[in-house]
Amino acid sequence: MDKNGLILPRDFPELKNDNFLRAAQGDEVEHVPVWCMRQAGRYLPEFRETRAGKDFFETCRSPEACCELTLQPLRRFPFDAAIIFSDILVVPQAMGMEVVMCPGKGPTFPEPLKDPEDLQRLKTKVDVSSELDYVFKAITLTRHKIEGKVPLLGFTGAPWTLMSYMIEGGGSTTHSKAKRWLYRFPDASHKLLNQLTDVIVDYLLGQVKAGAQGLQVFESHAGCLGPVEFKEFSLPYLRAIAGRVKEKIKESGLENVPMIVFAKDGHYALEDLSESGYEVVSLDWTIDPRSARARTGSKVSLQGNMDPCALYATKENISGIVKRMLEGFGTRGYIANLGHGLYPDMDPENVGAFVEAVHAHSRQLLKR
Ligand code: 1CP
Repeated sequence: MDKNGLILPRDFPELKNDNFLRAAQGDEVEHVPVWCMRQAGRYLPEFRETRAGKDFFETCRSPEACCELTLQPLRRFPFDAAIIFSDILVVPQAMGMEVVMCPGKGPTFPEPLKDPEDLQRLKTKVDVSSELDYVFKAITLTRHKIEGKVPLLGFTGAPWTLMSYMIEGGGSTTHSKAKRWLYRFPDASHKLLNQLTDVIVDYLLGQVKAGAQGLQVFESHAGCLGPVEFKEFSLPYLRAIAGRVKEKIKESGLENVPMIVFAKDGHYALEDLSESGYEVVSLDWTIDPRSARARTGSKVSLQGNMDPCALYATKENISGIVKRMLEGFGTRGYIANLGHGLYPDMDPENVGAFVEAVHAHSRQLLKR
């Protein structure tokens, strides 16, 4: 803290458990590290209590609340990484779009983009350091409060996923409004994807400057694209983000941080993803661990990929499923996770059983 009471991004407590960072680099580990997407989420009663009666995005704008929500799962389970509580939709907000959280419906854009003329509504220059300052403050505060227990991850939505929300106006099963743009307005689509990429690069760099020790890029809507559209409208931007963020980290004299790409249902693009400049490729549950290894070689580390619904199984069965998954991926260059986020009705005890099974089985395998 400086003399004005500001929490500054320096003099952070020393990192005690670096298994996540070592696995991301393909180095030896003591046990396979594990964390869960949506580990800060509604399956935890303490999360529901902290969030109760408060607007979702107001919570996102409170560094103290984000810090508390990020730390809650770590008090229960020996996770090997934390992910900052926030949302991918803070980026469209920073670009000038309104996004509200409708209880029971999810995030909603009251005025989504309809046609290319609507791009004029977006800010041409986004001052990321002031618009998203609240996220940076949350990261810095959490880095201090986490006391070096585990690394803290930052994140962003990828350009195509954010574009689809900005056009659909919320969640969608077909993404047909957003895909209409790709087929009807390819130039305007690239213009929007480029604008998003520029903001995302500054946003991720800001997160690293604030103290993020790893970054995950969520291309949650990769599955609604085919391989041809993915190569044109997603992959080049994913690559640009990794390349430009790494370059800027270097220019700023900062230490490199591992970057993870998660293209949900993007198994058709696994080879390309493994050569897109990220240290880690995160997988959903539709990919078999051994075939994922065969298709990516030893170039990248892998993360994932237990079906979140396997957490509805008994603890004994969870343990068996985890063992098989670990045998499939191996213990080197591997970070255990689910294939997507935890659901609100999941039993925290079974989340604990998942974490414990990863640690116990991987220690056994490493002894051999
Ligand atoms: O009341 C609540 O708290 C609402 C539920 C919720 C939560 C817990 C939302 C609304 N966002 C979040 C937090 C969140 N979102 C995190 C925090 C950290 C953690 O994982 O523990 C992260 C990383 C995200 C990222 C995010 N938001 C993604 C990418 C991951 C994914 O799920 O594929 C996406 C697609 C969103 C959009 C979003 N935000 C919230 C919801 C319900 C949705 C999905 C909307 C939809 O498509 O229907």
